[in-house]
Amino acid sequence: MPEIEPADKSLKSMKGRHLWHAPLSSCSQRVRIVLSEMGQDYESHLLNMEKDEHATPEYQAIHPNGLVPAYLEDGRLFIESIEIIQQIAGAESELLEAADPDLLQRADVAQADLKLLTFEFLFRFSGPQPKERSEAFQAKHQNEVLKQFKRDYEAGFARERIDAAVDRTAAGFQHLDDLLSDGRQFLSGDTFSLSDVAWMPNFHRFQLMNWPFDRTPHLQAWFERVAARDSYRVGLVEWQPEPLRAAFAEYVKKRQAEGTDIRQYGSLA
Ligand SMILES: N[C@@H](CCC(=O)N[C@@H](CS)C(=O)NCC(=O)O)C(=O)O
Repeated sequence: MPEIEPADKSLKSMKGRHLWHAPLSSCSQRVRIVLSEMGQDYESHLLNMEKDEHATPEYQAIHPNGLVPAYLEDGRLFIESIEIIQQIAGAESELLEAADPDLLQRADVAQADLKLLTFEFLFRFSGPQPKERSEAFQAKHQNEVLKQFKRDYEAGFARERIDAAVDRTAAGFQHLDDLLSDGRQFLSGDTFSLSDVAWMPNFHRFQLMNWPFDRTPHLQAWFERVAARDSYRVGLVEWQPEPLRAAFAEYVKKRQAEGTDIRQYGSLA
């Protein structure tokens, strides 16, 4: 269900393109990349996830699940990043026509594991959250799945859950590497498409975790090609605060020194 009826009826009279997003959210990154590819301007509504701005009643009246991104086009509201990038590209575009629906679907499914592993191997750098923040989030947010995820994160994810997420992620990247091994330039063939847009943030995110991409050399070479595009800089790199990137890198080194980094889990170990 790509298009939804907004609970906040004032959205219906808003003209132009509006994006509710967060700088580091992978789902937001793919939307910003496609907006850049299409050369489309939009009004940016940034949410500060560190301040849990997605837990306010106002935002939950825009996105019923209280997640980012949400996208509005001349009063029509869309959620789900994979649906949003298709809407932005438009039915007639080469970006959409050349895309492989199976790869879009796989990117969508891969999101849950990306999220778990991001929280475990990157976001933990900041240490335990203040109790008041957790309690306020649990009280204000309506998304039970997200709330349970946050409780699990705070309690510490079970080893088996991390192992399984690593294994599914490795299988996903291996599938992409296998596709690319026939010499194609991009994930769905020789044309850059939404398949590439959908997967670019995932590669970037796991690169931050020091994922062993040398084991999937075709995928690594693909990423060098797509990362050279202006849309990658505009939609992703420029939104990444340098101090945060440095903090992630330091945390990854700490986990490596402890022997608890991502390479110690699942099939990577
Ligand atoms: N399937 C959704 C997933 C949206 C999602 O999970 N968004 C994340 C950021 S990428 C979020 O809002 N997380 C809130 C949180 O972690 O508190 C999509 O593709 O748009």
